Amino acid sequence: MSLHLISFKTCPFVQRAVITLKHKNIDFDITYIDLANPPDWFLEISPLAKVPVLKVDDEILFESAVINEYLDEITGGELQPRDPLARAKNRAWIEFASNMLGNLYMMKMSKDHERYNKYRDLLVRQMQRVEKRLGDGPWFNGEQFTLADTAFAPLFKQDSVADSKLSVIDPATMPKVQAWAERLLALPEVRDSVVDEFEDLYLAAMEKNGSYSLNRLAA
Ligand SMILES: N[C@@H](CCC(=O)N[C@@H](CS)C(=O)NCC(=O)O)C(=O)O
Repeated sequence: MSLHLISFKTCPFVQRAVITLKHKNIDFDITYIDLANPPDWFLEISPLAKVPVLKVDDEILFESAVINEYLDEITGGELQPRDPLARAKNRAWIEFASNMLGNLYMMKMSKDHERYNKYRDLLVRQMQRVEKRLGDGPWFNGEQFTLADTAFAPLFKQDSVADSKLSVIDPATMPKVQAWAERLLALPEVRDSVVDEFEDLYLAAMEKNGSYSLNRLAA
């Protein structure tokens, strides 16, 4: 079976799939596209015109959470809790992380103070909720590393780009999130889940968008 991931170099949703693939040592090919100028062949196969898309031989899978569950299921399924309720709750938190990723993007790319603060406040409240949900670790579900960990890791990666001084994680009030984020970012599969030029590309996108937080750091 051949697995071929269609990616955009700074997309955190694709990064989730790459982390899962690398965590499980699954062979795959990757093709990067420019989302500002998507090729016709991509628009043809991607129902929402979004990445990630995973080609499984000639079949098409989309949606990062679905792709990750599939990758896990064909390789033993140990990245999901066995208990149906625990598994359902894990899926819900993965969805929560997706919502946070949207808010983080809006915050980083906000042009003005007002919008920046609106998304920042939202994210801080969401992060506080995650803090309450976390136990003693080391992972989201305790001892078992799961797809919730691969889903949140890109959020921490993006939070740490450029303006780590402006991270939404407050170590004083969110010590569990802080420790979990550090643990995730130190994993080889997370470190190697983005291209070398990731930070430069992300910064360039912030600059192009007239990012308030970037300008604030430069000031
Ligand atoms: N719910 C989707 C979100 C994927 C997504 O938003 N991808 C962005 C890039 S990070 C995209 O392809 N955007 C293109 C567009 O919206 O036209 C998933 O989890 O896979």
